[in-house]
Amino acid sequence: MSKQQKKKTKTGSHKSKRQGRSNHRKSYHRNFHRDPQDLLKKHPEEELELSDYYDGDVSKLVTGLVVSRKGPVYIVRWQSGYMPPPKFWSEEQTPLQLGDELSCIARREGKAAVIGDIVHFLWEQSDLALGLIVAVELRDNALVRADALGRRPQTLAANLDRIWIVSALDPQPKSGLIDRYLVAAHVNHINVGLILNKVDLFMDEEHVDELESFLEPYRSLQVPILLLSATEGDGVDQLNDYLKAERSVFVGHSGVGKTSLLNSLIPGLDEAVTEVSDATGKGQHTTTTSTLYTLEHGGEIIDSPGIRSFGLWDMPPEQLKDHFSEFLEYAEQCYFHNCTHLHEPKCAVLDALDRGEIHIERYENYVRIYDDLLDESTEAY
Ligand SMILES: Nc1nc2c(ncn2[C@@H]2O[C@H](COP(=O)(O)OP(=O)(O)OP(=O)(O)O)[C@@H](O)[C@H]2O)c(=O)[nH]1
Ligand SMILES: [Mg+2]
Ligand SMILES: [Zn+2]
Repeated sequence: MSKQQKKKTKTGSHKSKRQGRSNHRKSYHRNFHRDPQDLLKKHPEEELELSDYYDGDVSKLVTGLVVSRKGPVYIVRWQSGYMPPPKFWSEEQTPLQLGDELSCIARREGKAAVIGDIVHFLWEQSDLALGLIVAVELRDNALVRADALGRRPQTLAANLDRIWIVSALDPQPKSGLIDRYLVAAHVNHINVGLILNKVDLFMDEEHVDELESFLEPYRSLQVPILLLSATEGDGVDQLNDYLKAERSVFVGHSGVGKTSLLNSLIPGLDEAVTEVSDATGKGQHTTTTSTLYTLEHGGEIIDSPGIRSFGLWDMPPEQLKDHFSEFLEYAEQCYFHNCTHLHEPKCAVLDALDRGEIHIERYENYVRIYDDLLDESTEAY
C-alpha cells in the first residue's frame, strides 16, 4: 500500500438523548504516557501483536501527526524517526519520505489518538496499514464533549490554537451551541473566534438587523468576529491572517459552510459540500471525518463534521459560571462567595443583568446549560 489519501464517506451518525452518569467520568488525560519507550517495555511484543519484523528495539519508534481518521485507520503524517530498511517495502510499494502520509492502525494506548495528536508508531505491514500506533504524546489541550449518552468523553481534536465556531443565518443559528463551545474552549484554554458565513445572502436591511441582533451578545466578549462569504470570497483574507499562524478547527452545525470555507482557502481543493435541506432547513451532514489541511502560507486548519448538539464533559454545574467571562468582573462583588448568580440575594451578576450590562441571551443560556448539567449530575442509576 502506498501513500494514503482520505476521502469522505456519506454515512450519517445517530445520537440519542444524553443520559449523564457523571460519577463514571474519568479524566481523558489518564491514558497518556510520557515515554512511549516505557510503554513498549510494559506491553511485550506478543501483547502488541507485532510481526517478526519488530525486533524489540524501542529506538525504532517513529513520530507523526494524526491528520485524519476513518474507522480503525488513522492517517498519520510522518514527522521524524527511523527510516525502515529497503526490505520493509513490498515490490509494489514506493518507500515513503518524511512528511508523507500513511495509514496506521493502533493498539493499546495508541487507540486514544485523535486528529492533531502527535503519535509514536512502529513500521508494521498489515492489510490495512503500514504503521502501528502504540502511544500518544501528552496533549497541550483538546476539544472534548460528552458522547451521545453523556457517559464518556469524546475528544474531537487535540493541540489546538483556536476554535472557529462557524454559523450562518441559514441554517438557523443557535446561541446555545455557541455558548457551549465557548465554555468548552475556555475550560481547555483554547482561543476562539466566531464566523458568520454566507453574508452574501443577508445583505438586505431585514437580514442585517437579524444578523446584528444575533451577534450582539458576543460583541463585548474578547473574541474575533468575522463576517464572511465562502462562496463569494468576502472576508476570507481576514480569516487567512488568523489561520496562517495557528492550528485551528472549524466547528458548528451541518450546512453552515465549513467545508466551503476550506475550499475557498485552498485553491484546487474540491471537497464535497451539500445544500441545506429545503424540507428541514438543516444541513445534510456531508463531512463525516475530521481532516487536517496545511495551508500554503502556513497554519493548519481542521474541517470537522457538523454536529447536532454539544454536551459539556466533566463540568460540575457550580463551575459553569467561571466560564462565562463577562460574569467574572461582577462575581467578586456578590454577597455569597459561592454565588451561582441564579437566585441569591445581593448578586452583582443579577444586578448587572438588570442594568443591561450582561446580555440577557447569554444569561439565559447560562441558566439553561446549568440546568442541563444539574439534571445529569443528579440522574439516578
Ligand atoms: N450563498 C452562500 N452559500 C454558501 C456559503 N458557504 C456555503 N454555502 C452553501 O451552504 C451549503 C452547505 O455548505 P457546506 O460547506 O457543505 O457546509 P458544512 O458546514 O461543511 O456542512 P457539513 O459538512 O454537513 O457539516 C452548500 O450548498 C454551500 O454551497 C456562502 O458563503 N454563501
Ligand atoms: Mg462539511
Ligand atoms: Zn452572584
